[in-house]
Amino acid sequence: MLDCGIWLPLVKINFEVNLMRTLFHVPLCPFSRKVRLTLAEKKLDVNLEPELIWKKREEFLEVNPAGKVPVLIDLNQKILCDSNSICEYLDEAYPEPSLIGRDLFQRAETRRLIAWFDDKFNQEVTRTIVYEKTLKRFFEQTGPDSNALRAGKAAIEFHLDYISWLIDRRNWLAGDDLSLADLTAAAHLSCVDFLGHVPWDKFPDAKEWYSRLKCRPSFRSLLTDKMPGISVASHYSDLDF
Ligand SMILES: N[C@@H](CCC(=O)N[C@@H](CS)C(=O)NCC(=O)O)C(=O)O
Repeated sequence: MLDCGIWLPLVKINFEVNLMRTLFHVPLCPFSRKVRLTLAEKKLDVNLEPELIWKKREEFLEVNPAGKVPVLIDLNQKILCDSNSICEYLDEAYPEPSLIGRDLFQRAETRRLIAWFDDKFNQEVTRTIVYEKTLKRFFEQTGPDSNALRAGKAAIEFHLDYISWLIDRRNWLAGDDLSLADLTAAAHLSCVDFLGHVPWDKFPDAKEWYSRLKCRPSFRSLLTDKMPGISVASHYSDLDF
């Protein structure tokens, strides 16, 4: 059902764009950002299509019945859903540079940390701050819950402390090399940072690690993102924050 052809009505675009890789995303979605960083680290061009997920468009549900972004249409017109499945696919299809890790332990450690940030950090911080302040108004027609915001702002300190602990022992989060663990953590943190809720100055080691990522060319497109009606923190795009 989800093979080539069905997505063509969704992307109401010309022949030239159909030949391009397309990513359906939301600018402040950490899972979409992880895929954008992965594509950019692998130097793969992509056409970004913002999706208004709360509208639950029929054409979009045909492509991903879960109704979630990110969704990647690759050059072979294959439809890929779910950030981790997309990133593992990209890492196998375009092996250089490897972002999962070259040996068995490395891959297990990368996947452990991806799960840490996509599950624990997302539940304790991203959802309680970013969802509350951005998507909630579209999904629930209501504003942020101040208890949730308070809980998110308290929880982020534990996670920044954990990042600092890892970086004290390793060059990157999962080991010697940059990996999907770093891109996942940075994708979540960048959404919170957009809103100005990361207390970087209390965690200099975590800040140094994030600063190394923020300076990479792969980060550039994230730093120019905008969300209508949501103001961006003044230091967000500053490389010397
Ligand atoms: N496990 C999925 C999670 C994706 C996800 O939750 N995306 C959110 C936006 S950040 C979404 O599309 N939500 C729409 C909905 O739940 O209806 C992944 O890694 O891609």
